[in-house]
Amino acid sequence: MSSITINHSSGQYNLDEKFVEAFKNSMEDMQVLMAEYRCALMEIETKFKVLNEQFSLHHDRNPIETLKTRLKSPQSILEKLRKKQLEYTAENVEKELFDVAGVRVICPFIDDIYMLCECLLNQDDIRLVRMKDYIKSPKQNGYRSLHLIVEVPIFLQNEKKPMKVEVQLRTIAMDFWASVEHQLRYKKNLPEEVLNDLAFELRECANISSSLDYRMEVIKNRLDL
Ligand code: 0O2
Repeated sequence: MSSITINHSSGQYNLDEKFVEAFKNSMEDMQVLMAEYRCALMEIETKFKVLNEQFSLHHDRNPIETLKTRLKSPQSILEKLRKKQLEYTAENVEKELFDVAGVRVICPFIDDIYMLCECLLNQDDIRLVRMKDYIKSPKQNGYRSLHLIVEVPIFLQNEKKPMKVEVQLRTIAMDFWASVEHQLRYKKNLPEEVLNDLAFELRECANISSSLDYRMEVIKNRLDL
């Protein structure tokens, strides 16, 4: 059987041609799949932009402060598959990972989150796969957001393909908290005592931030915004 020799700084490797071919094919499949996820992101982004536009026609404000989209990096995809003890193939990515394409919707008020969620889920081309309401049931560390996994069709040359997209909806205050808490995850080298103290502080801040969100909601309703 023919093989390909690879010279690398760590040594010389002989790779079976079949293996190289399979790897090349999976790279091509993966490129196609990532392009499809980009299309799905465009679909969901447009839906939220339309809802934002329509709402602002009837009210003197926008329910969306910021809209962000992201594709999971190949590195994070690989790590997530490895944790699940799965091979890096397009098929496994599609079947097993729900958060390759992500949309984050940041709203001024909690009401906006539920209004946008309802409007999105009422659209007849959207299928809800899973919902996790970390606003009604916050995580132990204080994390709050509404998470949806939805399926949206993309229309390709000869087919209609349903694609999964993760949607995270949160208020500005929840987003601020989540981004600071995210930094803590990368500070594993701090002494345990400091980490515990910071985690406690963050839980306190999450409570303060949540009560701020609810009080702002009351003001919004009194102002009929
Ligand atoms: P990244 O880099 O943001 O993508 P699953 O997606 O089903 O495998 P899980 O944990 O069941 O995993 O999903 P869940 O609870 O819906 O949370 C997924 C994402 O929500 C995370 O993605 C974060 O973006 C965000 N998130 C969840 N919990 C926390 C938290 O405690 N703090 C912060 N800051 N963000 C959180 P990733 O893959 O972790 O990271």
